[in-house]
Amino acid sequence: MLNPTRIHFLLIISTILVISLACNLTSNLTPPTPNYVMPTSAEAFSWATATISLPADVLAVQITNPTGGAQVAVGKTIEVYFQAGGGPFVEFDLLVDGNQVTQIIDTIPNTPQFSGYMLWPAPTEGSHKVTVVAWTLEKQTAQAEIDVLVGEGAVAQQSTQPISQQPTPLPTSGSVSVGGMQIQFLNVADGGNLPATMDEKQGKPFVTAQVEVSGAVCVAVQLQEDGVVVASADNTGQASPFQAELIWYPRRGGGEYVLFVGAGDANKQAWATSQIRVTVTGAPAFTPSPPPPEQQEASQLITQKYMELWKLDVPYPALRRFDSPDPAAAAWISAAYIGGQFYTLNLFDDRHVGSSSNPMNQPVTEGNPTCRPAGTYRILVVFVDYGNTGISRETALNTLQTVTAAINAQYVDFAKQHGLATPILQLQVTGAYVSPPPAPGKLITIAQVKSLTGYDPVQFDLLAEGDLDAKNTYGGAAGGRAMYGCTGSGTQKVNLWGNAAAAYDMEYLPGTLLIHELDHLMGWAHDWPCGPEGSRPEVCNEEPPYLLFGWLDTNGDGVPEILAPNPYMAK
Ligand SMILES: [Ca+2]
Repeated sequence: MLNPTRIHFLLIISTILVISLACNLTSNLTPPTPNYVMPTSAEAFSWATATISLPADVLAVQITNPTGGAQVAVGKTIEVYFQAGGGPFVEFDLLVDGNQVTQIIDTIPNTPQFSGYMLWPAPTEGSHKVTVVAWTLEKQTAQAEIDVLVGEGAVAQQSTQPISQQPTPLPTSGSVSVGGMQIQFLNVADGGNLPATMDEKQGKPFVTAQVEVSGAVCVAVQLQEDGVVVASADNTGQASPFQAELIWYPRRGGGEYVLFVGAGDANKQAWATSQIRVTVTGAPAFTPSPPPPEQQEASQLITQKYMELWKLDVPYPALRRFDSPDPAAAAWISAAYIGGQFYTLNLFDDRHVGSSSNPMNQPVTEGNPTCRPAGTYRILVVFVDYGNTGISRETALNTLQTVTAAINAQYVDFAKQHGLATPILQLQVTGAYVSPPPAPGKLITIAQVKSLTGYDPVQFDLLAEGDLDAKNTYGGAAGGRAMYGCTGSGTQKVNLWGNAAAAYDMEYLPGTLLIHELDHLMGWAHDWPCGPEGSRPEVCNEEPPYLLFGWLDTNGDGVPEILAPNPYMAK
């Protein structure tokens, strides 16, 4: 049995990491998206349509699906369909139990009626109040509210309308400016071309739209493709003018699109939108997407792909569904640790496949080595104290040992629960402490570690640096980083880095290094579902992604794949 005290402790680590950790994975798994935010909390969909039953001249909004009192399934994204009359409108908000879940920023001129849907991701069990608020150009509001029961075993009474079958908005071009705010596309004009670039990891082309908001400080900008929100950027620095690069994966590949950008200020006093027609060039047109593959079909396609790309026989792949509120990110994800190589395949819902292959626990001349998520790792953790946090040497080293013991105990518990004589993974952690920093703002070097701690990093598999620095001089906005993995011949530079900016952060720093960032070095990406069933698509700080790490048995012989001589193969 798991020790409840210990699990509670790890849960605390998890919660704080999710909130505070700006993680930066330096790896070829990172998509080429330096300066944009894909819709997450701001996910929303909208489109204009002719079938609205509300009158055009009376302000009203109505939730059409789900219906009041409906029962829906736990954890499955719900589309909240609504329609409104009495516009034109500038914003629609979706609230659950009074808390905003998402919104649509929208101003389409001369459209007093509007219908669309917004996504409610991962509804939790229980009864919830679902509210849609419509804001008009004149800052008047109307709202509609229903009760929805989210229950285990209930089936969502909805079906997703495939993007290809949704009505497209009016093919008009034009712009709206309210309260002095303006918005414009910088790298394309109405009727112009946007060149696409191939993203090898995602297996599909992307386009960058450069947008500028001027005249007033906007909260964020939002890009819609044919009425579907596809990218957004937050103006966290409150810049004016604010420029954003919005990276967008055109859903139909090359061809003509209506692009819409919208922005608004914090007080709903200033708004700007612009809608243009563009042609995406340099990419083939996709055929309309069929529904997402079911597990059996996904498994067959993944098995084929392992063979096609790498001549690997993987009839029983480790495979988990990643249900994203962003349909372009939803995928079946598979990972395989075979011989000296680590492989991943992402089968996206439009049947495009993204792939990666990296050497594992061996010297590399290029690419990123991956650490096999099994065995014993000797890790030297060097705390570099900038002397401004109030964290003592003793506290840092003691906390490191306490957290290490909890992590190892969790892996021992997993082994016991699965009938294994020994744990799959164990960490042998040595702590060291350096103060003042030998070169502030830079990672510690091997020579410095040797001279200042007496330890030789080459005798360890991994070197982790934990900065104790209120100013986070090295990392800036990042809270942790995974640099590169295991070369099998000792460590030659810092592999894992994290920072504690205050005494309060100290108890989370070892978890940042030894769970979150170490999991990255072992292949984990943020879209990997974690935990026992692999069902939770959140950051894996509580438990490793057992299935995709190969810690579970996929071929029915009772042996976890990571320990099997012929992993993922027929018995
Ligand atoms: Ca097996």
